[in-house]
Amino acid sequence: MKKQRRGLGRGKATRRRFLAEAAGAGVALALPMDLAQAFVQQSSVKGKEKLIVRSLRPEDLETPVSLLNTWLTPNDLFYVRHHSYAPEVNASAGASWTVEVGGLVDKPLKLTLAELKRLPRATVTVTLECAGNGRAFHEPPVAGIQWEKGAVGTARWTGARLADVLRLAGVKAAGKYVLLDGADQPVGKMPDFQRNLPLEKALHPDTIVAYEMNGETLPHLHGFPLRAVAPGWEGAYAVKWLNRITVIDKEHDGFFVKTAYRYPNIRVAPGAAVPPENMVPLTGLVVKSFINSPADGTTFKPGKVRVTGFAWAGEASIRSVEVSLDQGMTWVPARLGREKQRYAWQAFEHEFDIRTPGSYLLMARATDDRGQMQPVAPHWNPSGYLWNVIDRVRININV
Ligand SMILES: Nc1nc2c(c(=O)[nH]1)N[C@H]1C(S)=C(S)[C@@H](COP(=O)(O)O)O[C@H]1N2
Ligand SMILES: [Mo]
Repeated sequence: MKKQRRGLGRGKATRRRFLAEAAGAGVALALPMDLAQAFVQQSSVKGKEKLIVRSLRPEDLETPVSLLNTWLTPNDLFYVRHHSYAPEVNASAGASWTVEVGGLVDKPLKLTLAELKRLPRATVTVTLECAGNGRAFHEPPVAGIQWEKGAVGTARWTGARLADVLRLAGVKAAGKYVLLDGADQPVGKMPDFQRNLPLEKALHPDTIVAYEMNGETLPHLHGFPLRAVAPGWEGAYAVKWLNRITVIDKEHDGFFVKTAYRYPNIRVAPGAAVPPENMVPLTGLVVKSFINSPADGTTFKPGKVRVTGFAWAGEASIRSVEVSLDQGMTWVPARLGREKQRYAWQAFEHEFDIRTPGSYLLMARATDDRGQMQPVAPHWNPSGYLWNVIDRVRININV
């Protein structure tokens, strides 16, 4: 299947087709759109009809960027990513949910959801992004879900502080990592999805176990009734259907810690193999932005063209966003939105006045308060993580 080029002529074919991509295998299934919709109506992804189906089972759903046009992403539009099938958790199973807290603790516990809800409530507004967002743009291609731009969203997460939970159990001095495990079962021989947070991040007051998303009960596909939220870190730390918290003395040796979600600590040539000792765990998200309007390929009359989008930088904040319409020769500062919270994206906008008919490449590049700027060319890496190349959208001006 021909790969979509970043921002250039994102074809209508993608919209009309329904793609189910088997990770790595390169297997693609194409069905006419109405059949795909019929599927969706009856499936576990009901309510998520506006999302792009990257995989139907397990559900991997991407938000079209044109719909990422509000500071908080509505729950129905929020991307979905999981490796195995979502466990069945109905309301009563949710009500009787328990979380086991064990390992290197003074007092192993089994907390009920009701007990968790009696701990002080904490709310954090967090941009959650899958580490593999943008994987489809890497060259040479990289195995895995072929996310384009929309495996990202921002929500207000409410729950209990993980630190408060850990304090109830009492972390022993030897404790160094906190292993998070959810109720989802591995498919076949696949390893179980388990992730660990270094103790320092686990104890940070902004790290929570959330039972609400945007003021609603956590939806099933987002981990009902409980998930972790590690603000500013790549999405895989936000373990869903959380039912086991284990304090351990060294990094977990499971597949999803030792092999997956790792990134080279050296510069590598595109397509090169990286020695395992040079692969280190991903943590915070990098500086990034995208243009949500205009859509690629839009035609305007000469005059005002408003460019909007969002920019974020994980645990850092956005210092500036600049936009260009001359292949990046000159850049002008965009205006940043007023809604601003640590860990959450910030809107940007700029109005160009374009008088001369022709084809224009709009670009947006963000810089964070660490001085990091989005790159012109990608940092290729074996799993295609952290794509953050300067975003671009082509528009036409016609009389
Ligand atoms: N239990 C469990 N939690 C999980 C996953 C999973 O496969 N199982 N996927 C992770 C990944 S890779 C991401 S990017 C986020 C996505 O969260 P969302 O589906 O709520 O958008 O959930 C994380 N939590
Ligand atoms: Mo992810």
